[in-house]
Amino acid sequence: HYEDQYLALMRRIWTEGTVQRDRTGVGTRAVFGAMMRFSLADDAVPLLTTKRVYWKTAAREMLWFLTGNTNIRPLLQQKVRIWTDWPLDRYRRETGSDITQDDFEAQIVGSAEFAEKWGDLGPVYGAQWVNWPNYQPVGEGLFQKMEKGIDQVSLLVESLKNNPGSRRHIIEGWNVAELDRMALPPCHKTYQFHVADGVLSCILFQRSCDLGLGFAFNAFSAALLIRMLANVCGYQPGELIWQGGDVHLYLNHSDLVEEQLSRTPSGNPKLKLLRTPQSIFDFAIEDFEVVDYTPQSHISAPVAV
Ligand code: DHF
Ligand code: TMP
Repeated sequence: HYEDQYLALMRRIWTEGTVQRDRTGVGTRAVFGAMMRFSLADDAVPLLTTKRVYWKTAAREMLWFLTGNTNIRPLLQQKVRIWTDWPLDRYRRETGSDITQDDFEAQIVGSAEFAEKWGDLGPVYGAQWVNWPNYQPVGEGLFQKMEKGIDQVSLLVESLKNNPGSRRHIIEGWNVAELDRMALPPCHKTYQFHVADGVLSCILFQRSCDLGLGFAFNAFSAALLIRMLANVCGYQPGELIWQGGDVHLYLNHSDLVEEQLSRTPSGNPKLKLLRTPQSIFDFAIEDFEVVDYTPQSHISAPVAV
């Protein structure tokens, strides 16, 4: 089963990983360097079955990346709460307020002005993917920021269609000049695509991976991105090759780890794309369907902020 790779990596990290003091102060067990391969042929999708994964949340996040938006407001308007903790943390620190998550989210949704001031994550994924800052020379050693940045996603679609043999099919999130303005520097930072005999594959390099929480979303999202691209480019989906740098389990995830390692993967969910839109930017949540997904119960775990 495709998920055996995941459980084996989880077991290895939990038993053999080095204990790390990490940025969040929670502490992790970690290994450096890991790879998993997932076939996407015949609608296969790397969705974990040993716990329920809210794949629509991950899909909504991916669609939000593609809009270029970096504010949590459109996510909250769809009841997607996975990014709230970081703006909330900043709000509490900068105002000294002890506002609850519910009240903070209500304010973001209720007031566009409040959302603009407190809901933005800085130039994270979406901003770099479709609007990487571009500069034009305007004189001796002088450059001016152009109104429109570089749309890596549109360029990728063009290059996949028109130059399939290229070895430069890349979406990069790691904009060194802007890292300090991001709420979190990108974790899933580099996507490289490859076309072979009309089959589209992708290597995702993830520099830092919360294997208990984030990974489930990252694997599904990457598969969805490949499927959307294959769809609009007229290719068959091939493989998602996932590569991790620092792959870790937070020390406060022991209940999740032990429960999940006691379970056995079951079933082979399928991801269906119900429509081929004109453009990669025209997909909507209704265009995605997951069938044959009968996961075991959800396991909640605290997220390290
Ligand atoms: N920080 C850390 N420490 N781990 C992460 O996985 C992470 N992920 C981020 C931002 N910062 C992070 C963005 N993605 C959840 C899932 C993905 C995600 C952030 C949070 C999460 O809380 N998942 C829960 C609840 C899912 C839901 O509410 O729908 C889960 O059980 O999967
Ligand atoms: P870091 O920036 O100090 O590496 O912390 C980021 C944490 O968030 C780390 O535990 C990895 C995790 N993470 C994921 O696993 N996937 C994601 O998509 C995101 C945004 C974060």
